[in-house]
Amino acid sequence: MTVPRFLPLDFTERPAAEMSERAALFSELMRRRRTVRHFDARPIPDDVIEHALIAAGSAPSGANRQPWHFVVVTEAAKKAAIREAAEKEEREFYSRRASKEWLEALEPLGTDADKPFLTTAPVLIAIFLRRFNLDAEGKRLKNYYTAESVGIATGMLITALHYAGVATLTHTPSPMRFLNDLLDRPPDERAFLLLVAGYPSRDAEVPDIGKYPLRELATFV
Ligand code: IYR
Repeated sequence: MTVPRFLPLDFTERPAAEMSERAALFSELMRRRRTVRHFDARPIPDDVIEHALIAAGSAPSGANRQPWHFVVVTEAAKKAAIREAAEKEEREFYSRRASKEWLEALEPLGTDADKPFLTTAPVLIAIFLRRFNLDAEGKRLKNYYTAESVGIATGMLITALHYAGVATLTHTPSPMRFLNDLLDRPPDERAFLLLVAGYPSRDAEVPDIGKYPLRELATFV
């Protein structure tokens, strides 16, 4: 049995007016986040990516198991290999695997099997989900709520990058097993998402789509 240890909480309580101002400013900042599909090749400073990853790693997780691993890819040859493998899966997806209903749902986004952003964008972050951790003796420890935990960490990563001024694209080639091979991750880790990050290209356009307003996205009882 482990005896739990506790520390005093470090928490900043703010006056209501300051809370309101911060909440409103932050929602305005987040409202302007857009998923970007056209990237510039200019590099992003390493420390920006590193700090965003530290922010993501602060996410809550089931039993604090932190069931994630992030692989940051900037090497051109690696990005090219990922693009080739992803486009192979995507061609299969768009021509055979996707249902008519799914393809119709994607129409407003204007996506297709070509993924040039995988080689133009300066950074790809492959996010892996670990269903097990290894303890000190190498024994498998089951992790809990892994999809929820990695989803939250991914959201925090996207938010941290957006806050710093980095545009992202959540890319989900399916299946993503090729990422384990290309990035040398063990077979018990599951590729969860490929986050493309960088500056948008100067002529970047985004689909004319919106988000639900508060009264539709939430119910107050
Ligand atoms: N993975 C494909 C298809 C795709 C699926 C969803 I759901 C999207 O929101 C966007 C695209 C692709 O990346 O094109």
